[in-house]
Amino acid sequence: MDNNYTTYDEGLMNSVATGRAWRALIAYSEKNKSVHMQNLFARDPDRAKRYSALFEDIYLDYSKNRIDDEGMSLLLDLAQECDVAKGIQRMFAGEHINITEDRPVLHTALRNRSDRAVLVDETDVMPAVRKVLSRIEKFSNAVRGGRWQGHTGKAISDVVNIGIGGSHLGPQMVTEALQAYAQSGLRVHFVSNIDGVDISRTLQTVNADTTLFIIASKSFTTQETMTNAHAARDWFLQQGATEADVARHFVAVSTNRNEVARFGIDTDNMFGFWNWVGGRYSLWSAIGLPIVLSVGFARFSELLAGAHAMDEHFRRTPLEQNLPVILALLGVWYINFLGARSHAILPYAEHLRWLPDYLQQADMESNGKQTNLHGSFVDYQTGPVLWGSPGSNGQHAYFQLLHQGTHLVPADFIAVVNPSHDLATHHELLLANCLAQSEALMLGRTLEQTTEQMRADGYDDDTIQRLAPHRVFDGNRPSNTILLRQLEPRSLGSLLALYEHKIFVQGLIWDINSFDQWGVELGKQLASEILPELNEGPAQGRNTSTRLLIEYCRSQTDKKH
Ligand code: G6Q
Repeated sequence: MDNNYTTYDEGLMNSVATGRAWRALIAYSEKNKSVHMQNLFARDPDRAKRYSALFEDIYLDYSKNRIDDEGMSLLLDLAQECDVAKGIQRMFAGEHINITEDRPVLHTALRNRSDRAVLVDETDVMPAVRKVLSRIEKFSNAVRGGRWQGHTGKAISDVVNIGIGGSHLGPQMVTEALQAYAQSGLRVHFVSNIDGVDISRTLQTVNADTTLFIIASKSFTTQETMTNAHAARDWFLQQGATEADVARHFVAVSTNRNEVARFGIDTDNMFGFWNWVGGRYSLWSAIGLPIVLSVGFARFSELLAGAHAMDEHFRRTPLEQNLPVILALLGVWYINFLGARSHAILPYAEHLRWLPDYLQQADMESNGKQTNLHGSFVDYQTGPVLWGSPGSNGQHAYFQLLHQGTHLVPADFIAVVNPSHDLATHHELLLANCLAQSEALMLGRTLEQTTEQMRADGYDDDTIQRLAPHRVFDGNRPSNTILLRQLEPRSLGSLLALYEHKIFVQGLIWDINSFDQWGVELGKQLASEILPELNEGPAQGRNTSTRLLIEYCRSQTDKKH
C-alpha cells in the first residue's frame, strides 16, 4: 500500500482494513474460524517441522496456531501490501519514522557490531556510540574491581538505579535474567515508584559509604525519578557525607547535561545517549549501566551481539522466514480477524520474571494507539492488552481462564532447556509443565473423552452426566513456544530484539507510530494540577468525582507532618 495520503478522510479511506489482503483475510477467517488445530495436525503431520525455526540457540515453535498455509500466505500478502519490507529498511536507514517527534528510531545502532556507519541526518553516530561504551567499560571495571571507591575509601557494595518506565524496566529485567552471571558482592537494586515505600525500604538495606546511585533519566525531569533522586541525596548527606562526596556516589545516565549539572552531579560522571533512542528501547544504551555493573562489560557486549544478530536476521531475511514478521502476523491474525484482545507472556523461568512487565511497556506503549500515521482514527483494533507472569505459578491462578474461559488469549510460552542451577528434578518438572500446558490448550478434551476418562476412574453414570460438561476443554487455544538452550546474554539479546521488531512490524501493519507515547501526557498534566489541590482544595470546575475524592483525602489525612 502506498501510504502517501495526507488528509483525515483520505487516511480513513485508505485504511489498511479496506485493502485487498485484509478483505481476503476476513473471508478466510469466516471460512476457517472453527477449524480445530487437531485437524490441522491430522492433515499435516509434519506441520511442526515447517511451522518452527531455529535461530542460533533459540527454537521457535509456532505450529500451535490456528492457521494453515493459505492463511499464512494471506498474512504475508498483508505484509506486502503494507510495505513492511520498506518500513524495515526505512528504520535502519535512519529516516524520521517517529513522525510525531520528528526523529529516527535507531536503538539498533546501539548494538551495531558491524563496521557499518549509521547515519543520523548525515552524521555517523557510531563513533559516539562506541565512545560511551568505552567509558562505561572503564567505569564499570573500576567499580567492579574496587578501584572506584566511596568517600571513606571503601569499595562499592551496592548499586541503586533510580529511574522509571524505560529507564527502569529493561535494566531491571535483564539484570534479573542474568543473575547467574552477576558478580557476587555487588548488589544491584532498582527504585522507580513515587510511592515513598520504594526508596525508603531500599535505603534501609544499604550503607551510604559503599553505595553508588545511578540516576537514570533520559529527560532528567521526570517527576518520580527526580523526587526519588533528591530523597536519595538528602539521605546520603544525612549519613554524614558532604556535598563534595556526592561525586563519588552519584552518577547520571541522561541526554540532558544541563539538568544533570543542576542536580549536582559532576558531568564527568554522566553517561549520555541520544534522542533517537526511545525510552522503552534504551536498555542497550547507557541506560544498561546497572546491567554492566552486575554482569560485567564482556557479558553486556554479548547481549548487544545477540540483539545485533537478530537485527541482521530482521533486515535481511525474506518476510516468510523472518521471525519477528511471522510472530507479528500471527498476532495480527488473532487481534484483527479472530477477535483476541489480549496476549499472554508466560516465561517458565523464574529469572525471566520481569519479562512480562518489560514487554507490557514495550508492546502497549508502542502499539496502544488509536490514530494512524495520517491523523485519522483507525477503524480496526491495534495492540493487545499484554500480560503474564512466570510459570508454573500462573497454572494455579489464572490458567483456568486460559483453558476454559470465554476469551481467546494467544500465549507465548518461553522456557530454558538448561537451567543455571543443579536441581535437575525441579527443572524437568518445570519444562514438563510448560510443554503440557501448551499441549492442553491446543488439544482440549471433548465430552466423549471426558466421559470415557470418568468412567475409567470409576464414576457412576449420574455423576458423569452431572460433572462431565464442567470438565470439558474445547481446546484450539493458540500459543507459540520459544525455547532458549540456555539463558545467556547472547540468546537473551536476540529474544528481546525479536520482540522489539515484532512490535514494530505490527505498528507498520496498523499504520501507527510505535515510537511515541502521547497517551501518557494527559495524566501527567492533571497530576500537577491536582497536587496543590490536595492541600488547597479542589479547583473550581473540577468534576464531582475527582472533587469528592480530593475532599475525602483532605478530610482523612492525619495531620502528623
Ligand atoms: C518510554 C517512555 C517512558 C520513559 C519514562 C522515563 O518509552 O518514554 O516510559 O522511559 O517516562 O523517562 P525519563 O527517562 O526521561 O525519566
